[in-house]
Amino acid sequence: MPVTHIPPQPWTGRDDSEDGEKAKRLWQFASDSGSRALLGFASEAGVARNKGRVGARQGPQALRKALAGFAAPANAQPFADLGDVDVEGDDLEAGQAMLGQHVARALAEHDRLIVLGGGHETAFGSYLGLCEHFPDQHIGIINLDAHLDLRTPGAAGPSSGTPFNQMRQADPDGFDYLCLGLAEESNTMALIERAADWGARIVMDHDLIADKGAADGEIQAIARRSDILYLTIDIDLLPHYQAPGVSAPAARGVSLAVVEYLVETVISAADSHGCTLPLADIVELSPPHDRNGMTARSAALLVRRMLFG
Ligand SMILES: [Mn+2]
Repeated sequence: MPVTHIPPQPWTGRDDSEDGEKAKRLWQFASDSGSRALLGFASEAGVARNKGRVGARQGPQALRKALAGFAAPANAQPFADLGDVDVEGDDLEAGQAMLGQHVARALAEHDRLIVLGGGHETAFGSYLGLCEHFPDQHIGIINLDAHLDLRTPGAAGPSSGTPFNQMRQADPDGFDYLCLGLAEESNTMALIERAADWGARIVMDHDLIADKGAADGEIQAIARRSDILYLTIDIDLLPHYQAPGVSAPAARGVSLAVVEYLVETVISAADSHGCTLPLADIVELSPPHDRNGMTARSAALLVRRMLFG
């Protein structure tokens, strides 16, 4: 079977129980239920089609391992691990369809689902499930990414470079897309113009580096006009020294502290404008290209915020 669901595996980690009840780490909160949930999408099919460095299929396991060892925050609650949708070889479309089914099912059970990618092809599977569970809702898409990922699917079909183009095709009138952290040199003029034609909003990496609050107004505005927010984080937005283990490392990048601030701003904007953040994903971790587990730690730190924020 090229696309399968792998059940959740037991979490393990460092045990500091000699320090008492408050000495818990995240692995001790992994469960089969909870208001928040994690689901893996073990796929590198989109990265391969996009001619990138493969390895993202190992992302979900590396992310769980990095998460497991973090100290639990004061408000930690048990969270559900829903296992992985695993995509072997080039079976991208079937993988996205199965991810969509699992996402829709999970959204019926949990207040917030975080999908652990996988290449950025994860996003289109996430979106399928979101639309299935929330039909007729205005979805605000917030992408933290160095790239627009608005390319037209070419001869090889959809890839990790096309998910937001596919979302626009699926719902041209409802498409509401905010991209934060874009690197000018990593996006062709054709894509920048397409984004403008499609009403996308962009905040460049340079602007966020100069002022971490540069996107505050755009984040508040999309939260105000949306019923639900969908946050997708491509960790190739981070500088290469904080995220070497991605398909396309960034020479400049937006630093982790700023990206943490953006995630917090999205969570609090949803709260203050009466919309929700039921779905987020984090993509492009490629463990074979990581150094000392640094990229996995950077990504897991963002997952921890979304899990308990
Ligand atoms: Mn991307």
